[in-house]
Amino acid sequence: MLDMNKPRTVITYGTFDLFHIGHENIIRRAKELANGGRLIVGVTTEAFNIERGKIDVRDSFEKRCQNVMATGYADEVIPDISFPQKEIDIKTHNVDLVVMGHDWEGKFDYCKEWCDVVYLQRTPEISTTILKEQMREGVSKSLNEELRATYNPDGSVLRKLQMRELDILLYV
Ligand code: C2G
Repeated sequence: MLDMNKPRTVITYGTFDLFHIGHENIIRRAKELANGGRLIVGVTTEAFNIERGKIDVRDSFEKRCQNVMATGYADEVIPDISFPQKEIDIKTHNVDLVVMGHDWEGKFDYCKEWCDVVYLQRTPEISTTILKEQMREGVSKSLNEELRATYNPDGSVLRKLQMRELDILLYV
């Protein structure tokens, strides 16, 4: 059972790509659960990402580690290289508690053999996937606008023809 007052060693894992508020929140909450004790953050290596099929990770391992350290909540960052590694981490660092977001619900339960495990609610409406989509949309929108302004601005012959065709289509 969790002793709410005792300082303890907490560990959490993640990719932390395109670092966002959801990442910062879980790291901060994990540090709070350490009760003045240590927080270790495992950051996935590029090899582990590829092995897990995460082939679209934008930030390098170094950058993702720096972002985690920059929160000021992590006492140590370690490479997260595999799933079986968790047992070794817990034992070598005398970990009392594993903290993960609820998208991992149940998946770290095997660690309960060695320490406590909690799953926290994810921060809503933010994820690396959403950020990547926004980046893609942003690029295609600005590229579209640039191409239109250069080759087909409002008032050009082509644009007037297109607008006339649109009228005809709407009529049909
Ligand atoms: N997270 C969150 N809220 C969000 C997004 C993420 O609380 N809106 C949490 C996740 O639940 C996870 C942590 O932030 O606990 C890191 O998320 P990811 O970077 O997506 O890491 P992931 O690839 O899920 O972790 O050993 C495997 C790793 O743990 C993989």
